[in-house]
Amino acid sequence: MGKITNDELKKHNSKESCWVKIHGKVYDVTEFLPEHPGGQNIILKYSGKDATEEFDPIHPPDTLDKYLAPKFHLGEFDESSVSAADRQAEADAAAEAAANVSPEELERLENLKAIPRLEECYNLFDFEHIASKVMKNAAWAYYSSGADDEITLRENHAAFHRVWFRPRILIDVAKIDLSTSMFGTKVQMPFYVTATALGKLGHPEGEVNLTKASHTNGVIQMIPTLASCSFDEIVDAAQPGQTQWFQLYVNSDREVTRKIVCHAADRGVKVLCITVDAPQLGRREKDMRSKYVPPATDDDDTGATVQKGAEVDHSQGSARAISTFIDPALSWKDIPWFQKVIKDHGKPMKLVLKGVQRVEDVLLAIKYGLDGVILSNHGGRQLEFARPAIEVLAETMEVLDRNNLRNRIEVYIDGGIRRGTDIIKALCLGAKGVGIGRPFLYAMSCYGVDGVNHAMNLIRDELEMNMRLIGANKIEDLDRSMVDVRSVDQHSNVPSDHLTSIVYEGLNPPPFRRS
Ligand code: 173
Repeated sequence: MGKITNDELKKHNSKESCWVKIHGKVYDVTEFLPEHPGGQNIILKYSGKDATEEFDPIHPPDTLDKYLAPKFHLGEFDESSVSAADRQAEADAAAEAAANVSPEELERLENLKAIPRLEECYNLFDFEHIASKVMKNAAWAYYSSGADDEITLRENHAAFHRVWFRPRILIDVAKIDLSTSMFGTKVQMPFYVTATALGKLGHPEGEVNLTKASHTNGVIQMIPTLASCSFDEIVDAAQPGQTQWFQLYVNSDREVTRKIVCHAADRGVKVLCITVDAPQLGRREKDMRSKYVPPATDDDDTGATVQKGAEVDHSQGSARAISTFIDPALSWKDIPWFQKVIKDHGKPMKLVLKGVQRVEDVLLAIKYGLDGVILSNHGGRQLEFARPAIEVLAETMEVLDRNNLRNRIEVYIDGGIRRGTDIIKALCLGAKGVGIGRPFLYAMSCYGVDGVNHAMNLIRDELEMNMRLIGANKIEDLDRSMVDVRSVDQHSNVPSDHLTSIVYEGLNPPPFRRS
C-alpha cells in the first residue's frame, strides 16, 4: 500500500470508520473502539486526525505492535499531501483552542513562566506544591490521586508523626556513612525509586529521568510494568553496573508473564517485585473526573445516551484504562511457579512481594521462601483504610524478632515518605530501606532530571543531619531503642473526610415560634 494522504485520513472520522495517525503512521482502529480500555470517546475525539500527543504518555512505544493486528496498520502517512489549506485549518484550530483555554489553564501557563528556581526548593513538599500549580490537570490528578476519600493517602505520611525519637548523645558523629545494601547491592542511601506508572504524563522523557538520577546518586530504580517508556528503553538508559529492579503486574496470560520475567532476567534485573495489592485498581475519583471525556457529538448527548452512560465505562482515568490485563486470580499458589520460572531460566533474581499489609502475610512470605516483602498500601491508591506501612512495619518486626526470623527476609516499606526523619524511623524499626515514588515524579515533572537530583540531594542532607542528631554514624547503628513507637497504632487523629464534611447538612434544634 502506498502512503496515505491527508484527505483519505480525514474521511475516516467516525465510529463506522475510524483512522488515526500516530508518529507518522496511520492505523484503522474501528474494530478496536469497543475494546479500548480507556473507552472509545477519547479515540473518536482524534478520529481522522493526529493522535500522537494524546497517545504518547499513556502508551509505551510498543503498544500498537502488541495490541493492534497487523492488518490494521495501514501504512505511512504522506506528509506531502497536507495542503496549504489543511495546514492553515490546523493552525486555525490550534489558535482557536489557544483562545478558548480555561482560566485555570491560563493560570497554569503563567505559573510555568514564573516557576521558582530549583534551589528555592528546600524539601520534597515544595516539589509537590509546585507540581500542583504547573502540571497539566490530568497528569497532576493521576499522580496525586488516592483511593476513595484519600484518607489512607494522607494517613501514610501522618503516621510518621506517631513515631518519636530517643536520640543518643555524646556519640562522635563527625563522620556519617549513609550507604547500605539492598539484596546484596551496595547503595549510597537507604532508599530506592519505587515504581510509578506513566512517567511521560509528567515529563516528555518519562522514566529515564529517574534512571539517570538514580545512577548519579547511587540508588536503585524499580522499573514499573506500566511505564511510558518501554522496559528496554529504561534498561538501556542505565549505566554499566547500575542495578535495577522490576515491578511486575501479573498478566492473566501466564505465558506473557513468563516471557516478561525471563526478559527482565536477561536484561540484568536483580529483583522481581510482584505487586500483590492491586487485583483490581482502586477508585481514584480525582483522576477519573479529570479524564472524563464527554460523548463525541451533541447528537450522542441525548437522554438516551445519558441513560446508556450508566452502563458505559465512560472514563475510569488513566490507570484503570491500561490495567485490564492484571490477573485478579493471582494467589499464593502461583508463587512456586514464579520460583520455577526464575530457576529454570538460570539467571537468578530475588523474588519480592510488593504490597504486603499484615504480619501474617510476611510470615507466609517467609514460609514460601520469598526473599523480601515491601510493606505498602500502594501510596493510598488501593484499599482505603489499609494501615500505613510504618505501622505494619512496627507490628511485623516485633513478631519477626520474637520468632528469630529477622534474618530470613528483607523488609522494605513505601508510602508517605517525605522527610529524612521518616526514613530514619523506618530503619530504626528494622526496614532495610524505603521506596519513594511521587516526590520524584513531582520533581521530574517540574524540573526534569535536575529536579530529581536536587530532590535526592535534599534527602541526603536531611539524612546526614538527622543521623548526627540521633547519634548514629552509620545505618547499622539505627535500632528500635532509638524510637518511641508506643502510639504508632493509635488512629485517634486520622485525616478528615472532606466529602462528608462538605455535603453534610447539620441537624437543627427546633425553631422558636415567633409570629
Ligand atoms: O497506582 C497505579 O496507578 C498503578 O499501579 C497502575 C496500575 C495499572 C495501570 C496503571 C497504573
